[in-house]
Amino acid sequence: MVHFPQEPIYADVLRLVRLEGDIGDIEIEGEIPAEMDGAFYRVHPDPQFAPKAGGGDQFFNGDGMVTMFRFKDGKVSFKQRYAKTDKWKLENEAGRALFGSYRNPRTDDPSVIGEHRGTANTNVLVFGGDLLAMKEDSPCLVMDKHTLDTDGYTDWNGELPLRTFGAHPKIDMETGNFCNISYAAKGDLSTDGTYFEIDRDGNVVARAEFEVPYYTMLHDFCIAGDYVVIPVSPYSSDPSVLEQDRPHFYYDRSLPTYLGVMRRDGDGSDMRWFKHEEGMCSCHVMNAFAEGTKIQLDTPVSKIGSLPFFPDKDGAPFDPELAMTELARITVDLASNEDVVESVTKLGEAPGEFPRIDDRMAGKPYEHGWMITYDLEKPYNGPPGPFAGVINTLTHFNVKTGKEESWWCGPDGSLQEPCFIPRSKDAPEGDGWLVALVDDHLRNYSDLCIFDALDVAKGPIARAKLPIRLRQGLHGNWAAADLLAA
Ligand code: V55
Ligand code: FE
Repeated sequence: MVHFPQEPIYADVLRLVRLEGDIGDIEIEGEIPAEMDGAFYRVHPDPQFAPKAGGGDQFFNGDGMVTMFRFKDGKVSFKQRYAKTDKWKLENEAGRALFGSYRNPRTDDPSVIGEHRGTANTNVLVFGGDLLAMKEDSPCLVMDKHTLDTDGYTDWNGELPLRTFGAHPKIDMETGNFCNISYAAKGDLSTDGTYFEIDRDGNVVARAEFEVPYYTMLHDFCIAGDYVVIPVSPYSSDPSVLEQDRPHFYYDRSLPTYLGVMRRDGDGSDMRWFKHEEGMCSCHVMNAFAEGTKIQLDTPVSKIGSLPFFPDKDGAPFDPELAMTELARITVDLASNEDVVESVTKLGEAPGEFPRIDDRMAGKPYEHGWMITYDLEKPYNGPPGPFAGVINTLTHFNVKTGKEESWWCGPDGSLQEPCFIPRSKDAPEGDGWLVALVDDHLRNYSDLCIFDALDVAKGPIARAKLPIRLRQGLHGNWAAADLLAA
């Protein structure tokens, strides 16, 4: 008998899906462009079993459920499978949860001590012939990009024997390298970090070690030309949290924010931590680039942490207004003798999160970005969701001209993270489509909507209509047909 506790994280918008399945040819409204040839992969947390403690679990602790939308000849097929992590398999065999609280191994069943706790629930990306499913507290999980069967964790032929692997890798289009970070690989709450690059053949071709100023969630980062930029925001923790089994991260308003910058080809000893004293929190990066001696990082920022389920350290109630995220450009100057952030300037009007770009522009000066945004003026008929507000709008930001254009999804639903799809390999930046799931919380359906990337305001040009609603997800990526064939 499966019996989840009656708690908000299993109800309404967060109602579980737990469905593996296939649809050969999804019902389409409008016309899917025939040139769209490839697959959009995305993932959401979807616990296999009720929480070991009986209740009080975190949204981020759910097992990864991976979805593939394969586009070809104007048709879209659907495939959905669990990421069968070591945790998933051990629990499946036992018929119950063996792993306890989010990122707290001392709450686990003694039979699984020392096992990887990862859920692979954060991001999925095709690289080097495989589908990689990632969660920042554990190694990289390899899945079959066609069948979504799980192979298991990889240590990259022994070249990267790290216990952790970041979930927001960037691909450098110049070299084809997969660039990523890992943190707390030496143990819970440890301050070690690693930057690494993996080439198309799976060889580790760069590796740099660093220490963060305080233990934190190094959730995202970016490349910026020859540099790496790593934002540190005041999410932290300490041993008492784990001993008392409180949520792994708290938000500590007394801590400064940092931007770590170092060369990509160094050993990490050149890392500089540029400090910003005023309260500022960044979770996801839109893009970053180098311009002369300056490094620019574009990211939604808020005055306090934007994730309601990681509480304030001193017990301050969650304030959705301070948690609203606005697109900002953070500048540091490598020519400066002082390790302080030079400026933080507003880059966009619409508050939002889940920023994306044309990924071919990662680390380079760019023009186009997209985010799902909160239009707080619009009516909403559905139940509340997991974020600071209802993400009801898709917005295109031209970060060069400042022009912003939006599409509202209507009063009954919300949007999930978009993904840009180039029209062809060498189409100009932004020339192509955007896909995003639109969830109808009243009728319980999700539509994968397809937009003209540079004209989102006119609304979807087509919808692939699922017979179910997918749970609120995290991240995903497009793999063009040539990557699927390789
Ligand atoms: C995030 C997501 C995670 C996680 C840590 O969005 C940070 C931030 C889905 O899991 O484990
Ligand atoms: Fe993320």
